[in-house]
Amino acid sequence: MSQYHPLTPQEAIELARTLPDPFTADSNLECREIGDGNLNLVFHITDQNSDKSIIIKQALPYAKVVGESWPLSLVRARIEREILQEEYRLCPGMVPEVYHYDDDLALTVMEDLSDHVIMRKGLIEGTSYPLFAQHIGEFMARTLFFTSDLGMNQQLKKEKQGRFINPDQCKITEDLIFDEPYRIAEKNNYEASIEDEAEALRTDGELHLEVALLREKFLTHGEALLHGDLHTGSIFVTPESTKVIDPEFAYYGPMGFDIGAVIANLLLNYASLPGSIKDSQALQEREALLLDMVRDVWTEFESRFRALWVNDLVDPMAKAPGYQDLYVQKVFRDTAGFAGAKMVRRIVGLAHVADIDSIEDATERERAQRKSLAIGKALIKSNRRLNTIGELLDTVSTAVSA
Ligand code: SR1
Ligand code: MG
Repeated sequence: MSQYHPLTPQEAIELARTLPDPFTADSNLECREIGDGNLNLVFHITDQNSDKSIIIKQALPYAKVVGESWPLSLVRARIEREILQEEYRLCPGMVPEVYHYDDDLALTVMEDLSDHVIMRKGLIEGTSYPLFAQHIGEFMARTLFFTSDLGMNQQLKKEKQGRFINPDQCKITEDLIFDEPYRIAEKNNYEASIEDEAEALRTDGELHLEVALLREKFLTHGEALLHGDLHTGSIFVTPESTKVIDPEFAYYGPMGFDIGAVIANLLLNYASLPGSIKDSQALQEREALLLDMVRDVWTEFESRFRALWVNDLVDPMAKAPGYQDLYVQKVFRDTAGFAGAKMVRRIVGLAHVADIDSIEDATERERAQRKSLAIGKALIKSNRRLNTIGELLDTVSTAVSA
């Protein structure tokens, strides 16, 4: 049994040498710590004598983004590894393969995906991903359906639910998404130029009611095993391939939380576009492409989810006429509401997105922030009335033209 301590790059190399694969005795290993997220160490180990490489991801016992004053349970490493293995079983090739793990050291050794790029970076650079909606629709439909009461034995589901309880990780989400943006809070983080917007978030009773209802769903609706943090920084892509990483926020929650995360992050990129594209024709085309992606993500998810319902349902009562439509409507409305909440938190809360923050011109950046908030608030406020993805996109376009 190894005693937990954060590894040095040299120790990461020594660990890699003890593994049966992929390195050999004559491998010449180099290691770089490349973790740029908020919570973990990520070691990239490469063999200078071959093209072989691995990733070692190790959880730290605190939130790196704030420091040791914010302790976090290391159980998230075991949870992340187990859901990666589950997702690999359900969607082979869509998550990194787990090669090895050590729960005492809170680390997982996994496939290196550095032939892909982080989707957020790719989108900021203006790359197109024509297969993304199909891929992520498939990923979400299969992982959500087959871990829910619709697609798996309901007693086994309860046992699985127990293995994915992590109060520390859930509290991060509860605080940063469903609480702090709507009050004065130390961790909030926004520019002085949008103080009026922050003040409006704190005093809008209609908004608070909807956020309270979304928060209640997050706290209590254990529908399916979620990735839990499915933003475009948790997705590696090429134009041909999509791989989902970083499921350390995995837990049993409402399906719309994952789908909403994908849509929110596409819309944040959409809101950022005038800050980086000056040619109006090119801007219009890129905006249309992003909105089409939003539409396609939902429709690809929905068609696959409905097909699984027809072919792989295990719940006897779920065949009741009308139930599938009501279920899908609920997931869709949750998707809209959670997407809105995730947009708001990325503008006024602790952790931002590079799509918006990297806009150099302060006026354009402020415009993008206000636009994101307008879309986010509109989606939150309308979520319980929306029925179709067309209506969601109309809500977006009304919010940005107001
Ligand atoms: C303290 S962690 C802040 C955020 O980073 C992660 O990606 C999650 O989105 C979390 O809310
Ligand atoms: Mg992450």
